Amino acid sequence: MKSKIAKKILNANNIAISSHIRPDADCIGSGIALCLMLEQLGKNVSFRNSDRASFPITEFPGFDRVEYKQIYPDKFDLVILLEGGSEDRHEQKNLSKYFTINIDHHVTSSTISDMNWIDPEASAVGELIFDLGKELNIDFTKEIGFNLYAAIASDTGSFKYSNTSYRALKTASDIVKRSEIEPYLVSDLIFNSNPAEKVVLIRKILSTLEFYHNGEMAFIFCRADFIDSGKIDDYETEDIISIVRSVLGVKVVLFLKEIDDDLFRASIRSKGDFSASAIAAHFNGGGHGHAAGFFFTGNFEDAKKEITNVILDQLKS
Ligand SMILES: [Mn+2]
Repeated sequence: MKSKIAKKILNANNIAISSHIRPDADCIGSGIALCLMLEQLGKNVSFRNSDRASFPITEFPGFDRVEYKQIYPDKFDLVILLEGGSEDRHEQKNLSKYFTINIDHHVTSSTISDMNWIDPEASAVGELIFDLGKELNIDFTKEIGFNLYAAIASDTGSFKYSNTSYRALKTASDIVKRSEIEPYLVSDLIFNSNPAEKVVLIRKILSTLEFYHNGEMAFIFCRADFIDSGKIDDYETEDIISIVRSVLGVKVVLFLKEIDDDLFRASIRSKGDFSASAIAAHFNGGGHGHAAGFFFTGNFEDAKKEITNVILDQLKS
């Protein structure tokens, strides 16, 4: 599939790239890298997303290539989608007549595109873009290297998650060798650039920490008025859950976030054989084995009590 995609790219002149809503470092880093690669080949490239990215992704070299707009009809020869194979993922409304290529590493990725390169063994779509760059004989500049390394470092949680494979490490190492980037600079930006507001928010949320069932369940809560600066994005709270999930003995974390009066977003994160998605399914939500979520309508006491009871039932079974 890789060589077929390379051929398709070489035969196109005007190419649009898009990724998914709530974009992350993998899809943006990969998109910028692909943009720069295609520019090297003399192509006209446009990287268009329907959703904005947040700091520190906005500091990636070449981030000025990212635009927030729709891909207009009849303007391009080819559309490449990164981790965003379906309309509910990319939210691009004008793709029906385009030849589309979907590149993704999620096993659940859509296959409705004209070409689908889905490799669930890849830790990040950045791995696949690196392979594609080799196929296209790209010069891996520092800018391209930074973005691809950031994509992989981010999706593997700094090479700590279960998707950290020989291949992921080898690819990251090859990227460093070819582009001569300094990995610590990427890590400093992605992992050591927390805004002070975020750490203050962490302090507030951690002040709500409670443990249940001999420390196997942890509970944290973000009240609506904890976020007053407007600078903290939704998904930045992911780090806070990780801190609590890292506690020895904790098997499951319930994170409740107040969205509005009587509306809460519940995030479930787990370790080992505790199924987060089973809890979410109970409340009509979705997700994976270790990360799932759903909305709860009702007051805070009911939300906390009802969800905690379902979690405790699974811990006891
Ligand atoms: Mn990814």
